[in-house]
Amino acid sequence: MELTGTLSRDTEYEEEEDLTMTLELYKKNTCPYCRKVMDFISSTGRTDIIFKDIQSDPEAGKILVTTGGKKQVPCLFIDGRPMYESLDIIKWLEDHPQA
Ligand SMILES: N[C@@H](CCC(=O)N[C@@H](CS)C(=O)NCC(=O)O)C(=O)O
Repeated sequence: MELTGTLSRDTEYEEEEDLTMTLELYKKNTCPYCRKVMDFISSTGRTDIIFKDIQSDPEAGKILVTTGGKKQVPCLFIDGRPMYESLDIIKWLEDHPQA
């Protein structure tokens, strides 16, 4: 692809797409790291995150392992791509506030 010094229409479109990312937080209520992430989400008031509890939803636990590779929570799926580690998740959410 040829690169130019100007913002292409395609690039603008991709940035618009970012505004509608699907965010799913895999978690369990007994996990302190999950609690930390969920408390952060509550403090921001954002409403664009779907919660998947791997204790009450065994299917979610299977998806976490097959897609993410391990059954560790919290894990934030960003458009289907898994991000583990509570501090990384909070940092990412800070950098990407709800549109
Ligand atoms: N360093 C991780 C720790 C996460 C962690 O230890 N989660 C526990 C639950 S509290 C877990 O999922 N353990 C199962 C596993 O690691 O397979 C973070 O900050 O997110």
